[in-house]
Amino acid sequence: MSEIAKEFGVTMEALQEVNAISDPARLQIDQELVIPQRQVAATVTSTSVSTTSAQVVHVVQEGDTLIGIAKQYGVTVEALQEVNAISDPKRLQIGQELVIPQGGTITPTMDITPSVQATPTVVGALEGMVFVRAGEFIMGSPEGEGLDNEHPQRTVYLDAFYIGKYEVTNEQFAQFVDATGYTTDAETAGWGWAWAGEDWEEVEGADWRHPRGPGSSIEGKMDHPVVQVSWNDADAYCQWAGKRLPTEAEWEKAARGTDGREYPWGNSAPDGSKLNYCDVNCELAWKDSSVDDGYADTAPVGHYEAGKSPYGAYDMAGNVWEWVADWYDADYYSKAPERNPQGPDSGERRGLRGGSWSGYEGDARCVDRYGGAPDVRISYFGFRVAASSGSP
Ligand SMILES: [Ca+2]
Ligand SMILES: [Ca+2]
Repeated sequence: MSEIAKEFGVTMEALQEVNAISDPARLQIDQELVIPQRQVAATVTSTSVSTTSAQVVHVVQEGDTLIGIAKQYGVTVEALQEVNAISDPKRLQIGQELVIPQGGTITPTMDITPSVQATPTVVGALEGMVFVRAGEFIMGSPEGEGLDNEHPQRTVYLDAFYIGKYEVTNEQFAQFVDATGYTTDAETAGWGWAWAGEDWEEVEGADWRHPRGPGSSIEGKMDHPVVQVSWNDADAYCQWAGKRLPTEAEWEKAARGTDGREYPWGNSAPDGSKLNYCDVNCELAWKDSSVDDGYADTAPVGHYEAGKSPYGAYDMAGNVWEWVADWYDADYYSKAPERNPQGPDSGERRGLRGGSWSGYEGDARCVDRYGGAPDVRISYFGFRVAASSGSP
């Protein structure tokens, strides 16, 4: 069974859970195993959740070969060629997106039906996620650049993982709330931070459905990132979805790739085609009037094609700040382990990354670090999900 897990790049636990196998040593010949990795989230609580097979996409990196990619996902080179209409396997291009065909001869099916609606057993539900291969990347800012908390710059190794291609949307968060009856910190307290015309204020009645208070709504914005969610709320969503928040290191690698670039798209200055930040439409004093990104507040996720990261993740610069799993420590880069750093053991604030619609371009740099108390909620904090890879 460990061979099968390896072949398909999933964990033994996931295989066992999905197939209800208590004793992995007792596989039977011809027994059909459902491979969890290609499954769609079993969160069938809304008609808008796709119940077709999830599409996994691999963005070609420097040094990738078709054979290597095939191995990584447990599929054949022929299948990869066929699905992606590649006639010459030697001519892969960096940044090219390859659709990963479904693995092997076992047809992933929709046999997994959610048993409990409110707590779906989601295993390896990778729809809407991008893969970040294992390896080293450059973390932090070089000497003499950036802010104090971005130093020193180091080479850090991370295991492979998946991260949300998009920020979690209002529609997704609504599915979670519909299924669980979850109450956010803003709703419990009766207020959230919001821009009140002159300043940021504790606005009564501001919550994820009413980002700026009772007079506002998310109508027509179901594909925008959810806001007014605290770290606690984000963590609860992730647990429900069978995912987790990315670590701070995972977030940074997913945003900038391995080459130490300043922004997800490279080192060129931000412009209106790459991200949603405080542009000419923005109400705040520090707005950049020379840029028009089309949005005064949040933008629909995935809107800025030219701004996506080397792994194909959108809005890692701007739109909403994103909670990460780690406790925030300004000095952490100077003492974090060089392999799979998980953040300090304790703290008072949780990490936030990437800047937002209300921020200036400096916040949108991949290395910019920020933190907030776990229960703080504001109209520009959101999050995206992550998942560990079963691949070695
Ligand atoms: Ca904007
Ligand atoms: Ca963002």
